[in-house]
Amino acid sequence: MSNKITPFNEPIYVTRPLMPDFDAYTEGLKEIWDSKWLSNGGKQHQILERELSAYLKAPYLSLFNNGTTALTVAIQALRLQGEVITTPFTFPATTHALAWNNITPVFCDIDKKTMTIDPTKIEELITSKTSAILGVHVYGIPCHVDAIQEIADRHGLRVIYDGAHSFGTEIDGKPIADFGDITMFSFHPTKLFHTSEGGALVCKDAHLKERIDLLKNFGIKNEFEVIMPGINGKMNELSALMGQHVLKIVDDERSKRRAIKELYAKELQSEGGIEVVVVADKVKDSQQYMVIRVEEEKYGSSRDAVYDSLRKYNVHARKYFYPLISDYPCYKQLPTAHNDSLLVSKKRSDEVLCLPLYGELSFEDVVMICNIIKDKH
Ligand code: T4K
Repeated sequence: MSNKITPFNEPIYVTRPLMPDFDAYTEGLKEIWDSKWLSNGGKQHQILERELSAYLKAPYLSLFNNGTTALTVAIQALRLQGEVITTPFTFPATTHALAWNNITPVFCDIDKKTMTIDPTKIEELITSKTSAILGVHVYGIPCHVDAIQEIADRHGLRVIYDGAHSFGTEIDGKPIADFGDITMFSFHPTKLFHTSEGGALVCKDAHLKERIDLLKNFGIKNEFEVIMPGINGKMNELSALMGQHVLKIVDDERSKRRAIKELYAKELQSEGGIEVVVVADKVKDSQQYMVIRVEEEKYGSSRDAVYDSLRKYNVHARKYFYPLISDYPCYKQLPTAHNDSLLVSKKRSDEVLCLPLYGELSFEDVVMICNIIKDKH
């Protein structure tokens, strides 16, 4: 390793949350304090729901306390049952939301390029028990939404998207939540837009939103009527306030991240065996992750070796998403969990690495991280 490269004094994490102006936040906090109204659809919740509906061009949006509860409720809201076809190349929450609804996850392989569910392999997995397709816009890369919808329509299936990574993603100028019956967003601190913890569901009509809103509040219709077995999925006022302040600066953060990703791409472009993952031209990138693929044969070293050498220099890249969900002890006995039907997922899961990406990351640090990757020999 070259002498010029020295370990970072402070850890460089895969991401850091966007922190709004402290004084502005505490000013809003004072108002919440004085109101003594902390949850259950208060003023801040109402403001943020309106603001996000406008920002995401999504008229039927419901806030949640996190993305996982939101996805679990989405499945309830559509009354899904039996089997749901999904991808193993994702965060555990996607599959767990099915398991918590007593639904059998059916794993479908992913597309080589987009790393999202491969529509050409969905139909062979449909049985009389299939009720829906649950796609993941992984890293904010959109699923093959038209092909998926066409299959769903032909077989009478519902479509849910886990859009945890796709805040602000658009396809040909159309907001990502326009596709499918329901889209889930995560507002965890590791996400571009966050509410410290939080999430949202976006659906297509007022009736479904009403059902979602009932389900996230115990099924309470009014003081004396509970009309369905709901859960507590409500976002609190402090989180909703955080969201309002983060929303003011999210576009600026997105541009900073775009510039950082361009620099990574430039620095790594001539490094054989390192492919920078990009979205298609027609897609507006959420700028959620900076993903590379390490092709061991061309690069001469494995993804795990890159991860380890970065770690030696105090750079905490992450192997999102390794291992595959289908390899977890709780799912590996499922009939569709076999690696021989999930070959692309397995390959990509062994190749991908998320490099640090957040607006405050300096260009100098990006160059240094790239030098660590380039200086393997
Ligand atoms: N579907 C998909 C496809 C998802 O990726 C996720 C979540 C969900 C569903 C579920 O949505 P939520 O229910 O979470 O809303 C993190 C996040 O916890 C998780 O939200 C996210 N996906 C996943 C991809 O990443 P970990 O286990 O990697 O988190 P952790 O604690 O190791 O954090 C990563 C790095 O972020 C740290 O090394 C430092 C930095 N960090 C983290 C936190 C929490 C901060 O700087 N500040 C912080 O407050 O899962």
